[in-house]
Amino acid sequence: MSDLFASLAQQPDDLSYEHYRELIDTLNRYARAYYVLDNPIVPDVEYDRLYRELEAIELYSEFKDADSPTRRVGDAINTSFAPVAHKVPLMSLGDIFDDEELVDFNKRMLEATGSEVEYCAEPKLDGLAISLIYEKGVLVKAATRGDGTTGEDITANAKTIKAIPLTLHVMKDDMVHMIDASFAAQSIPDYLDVRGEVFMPRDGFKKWNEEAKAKGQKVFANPRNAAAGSLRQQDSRITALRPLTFNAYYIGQCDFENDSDHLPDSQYGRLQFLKSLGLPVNEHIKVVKGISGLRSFYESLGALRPSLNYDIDGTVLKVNDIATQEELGFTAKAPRWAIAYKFPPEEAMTKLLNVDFQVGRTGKITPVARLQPVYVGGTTISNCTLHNEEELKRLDIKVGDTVIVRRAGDVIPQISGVVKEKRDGSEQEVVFPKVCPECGSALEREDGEVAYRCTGGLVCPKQQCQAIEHYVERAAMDIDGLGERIVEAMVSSQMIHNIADLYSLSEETLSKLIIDTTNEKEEEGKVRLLGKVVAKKIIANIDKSRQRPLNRFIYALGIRDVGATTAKILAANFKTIDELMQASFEKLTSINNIGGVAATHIIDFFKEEHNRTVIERLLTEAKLDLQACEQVSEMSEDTKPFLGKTFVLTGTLSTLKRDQAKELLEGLGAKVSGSVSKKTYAVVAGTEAGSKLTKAQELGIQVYSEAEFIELLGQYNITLS
Ligand code: 5U1
Repeated sequence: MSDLFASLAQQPDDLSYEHYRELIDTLNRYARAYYVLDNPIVPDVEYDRLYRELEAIELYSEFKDADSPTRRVGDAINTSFAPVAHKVPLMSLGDIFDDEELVDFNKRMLEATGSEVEYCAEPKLDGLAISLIYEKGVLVKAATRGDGTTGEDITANAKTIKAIPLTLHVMKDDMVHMIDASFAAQSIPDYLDVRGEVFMPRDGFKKWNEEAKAKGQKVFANPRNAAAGSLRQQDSRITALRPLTFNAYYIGQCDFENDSDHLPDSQYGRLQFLKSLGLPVNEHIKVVKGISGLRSFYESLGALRPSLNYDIDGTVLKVNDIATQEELGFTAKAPRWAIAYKFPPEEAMTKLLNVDFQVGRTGKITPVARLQPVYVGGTTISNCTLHNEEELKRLDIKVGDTVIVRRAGDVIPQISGVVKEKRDGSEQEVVFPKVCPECGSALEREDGEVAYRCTGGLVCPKQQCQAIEHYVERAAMDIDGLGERIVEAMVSSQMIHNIADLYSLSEETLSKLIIDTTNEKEEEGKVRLLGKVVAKKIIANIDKSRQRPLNRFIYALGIRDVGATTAKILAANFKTIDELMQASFEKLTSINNIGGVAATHIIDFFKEEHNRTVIERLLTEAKLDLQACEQVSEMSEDTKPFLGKTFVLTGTLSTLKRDQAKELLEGLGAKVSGSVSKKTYAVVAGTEAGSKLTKAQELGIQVYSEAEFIELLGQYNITLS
């Protein structure tokens, strides 16, 4: 728990406001160089050092300026998502998909201009369109596109995105040479409505998903969903943790105080203007001429697409000259002077070699297409899910068919169609099995479900393997060394049948496990022994797993619909596994976030005699110690029990230090405030508590003594050693 008690920063020597402002301005300048100019001027460590000094000054002073980069951590105040009426509508764009349509578009523009048209050609980012309003250079509102006329207020969340400046700046001479200086802003606009895209870069998305997976949390299907989900968080502290970024691409409105100031008269110039104010614009924007310019931009960007660190789904082609744009005007939905020329989805044709039927941990049967390996969307695909029997029927797919594999970004590949013209009569029907392909047990389908399940339960060796593989996962009991191949060998040799058997394994027995190395060595029928060294490590890891906290154990059991988050909620509400095993449907569904379906699966799981016996053995023979508590810091944001609740600490606490109590509460999602109001959720009152306690009592607010507070922490598995 030591990370919860991080020591306070030392008091800085210089606490003057001048020094404070200098730090903010320097850090913001460094951030602009990094995000806007793509040209860092100091190493990360230097930025971090100054940032920490700034944090320390804010801790030891009253200073907290609106443009301080520390403001980007978000706060617990719920983002309202209140409706925002856009003064100037956020238009969508017309789409075109092929060269013929491109020629048509260029012809229309040519008719309007009479001579070869100059375009500002831009990548079409696959993220979320937003509008940012700056008044006198200060970000005052951020809103989603919504229906184009009314969006949602996401200001608190947008402020956590480091690429979005909190304040605008006129670029100084030391940096202005890095942009097209002739378009640089001479003054801060009085009012600026800038439009752009929020998106999650591919590397950030990948890292985020890998970490979420390791923690047993929800993963995002693609960077776009990740960006949308992150921007629509109620708690901006969660958005602050997500690797989002921003590119500006259009000015909705811009007013200057001084009449002599004006905007550049081209789209390209306006983007440079935005850049000079500190707003990042995309690095691949180009001015091109005529149909040949459009074609070569589209082609070269298409070729770059796989190597970019963000998803794009096409190009946006805009008439560059603003006067011509104004002449052409808008239809009801979109500008006439711009078009989105979309890339085709990443698709490839290949052969369906076979369909296997896989048995999942809960017995679910999934048809899996075995494909002739094909390169699409940046990776080679050789397997692809066919989901269920309905999907097989929908596609009318046969073994030997030529199929189209589609993959966009990091989305799981799909078979989007069958090329029936390529059939030659040799194709074979795909027959959905009537019994489990692994154990021969009957298959059944629950009402309203599309999936068939094996009824063999843990008699089915595949389900045995999957249950064990799940139990040892990192987010579950975290037993390193027990990969799929080893678990399969243990089960097929009948060395073990279930998770309880793991704990009675000896080093001697395990070392003699025969491993099939067919794939390892690419030689059919080759085997090897596991050996003493590996066996020793695995046994030590199994031994360590006796100390895991209750929530991980609950998750490790593999109950349907009980993921890592639900398991944490259950562990927070039931102190022992016995209590959970006795819980009624009513008791379970009375818990926030536990629905009827999960409750039914929990009850069914514990009703099963076999499961009860295994748990009994784990507790008595294997002696699992499930009392150890999970670190609160690992609790996922959305399950923190005091999220959005405000606590006040008052009086003298004797067991806990005030800072510790504050950190613990914050770890549970609470905000700790210095004064009592109607909005206070609870007050923790130590000895000699004075007026705050009186006020809490007058307002009828819950008051905890220190002992009660410690008991309360205990309910969330926090014990004080
Ligand atoms: N790059 C870029 N994307 N995008 C989307 N520019 C751009 N412009 C848009 C939209 C909807 O709209 C303006 C042309 C109004």
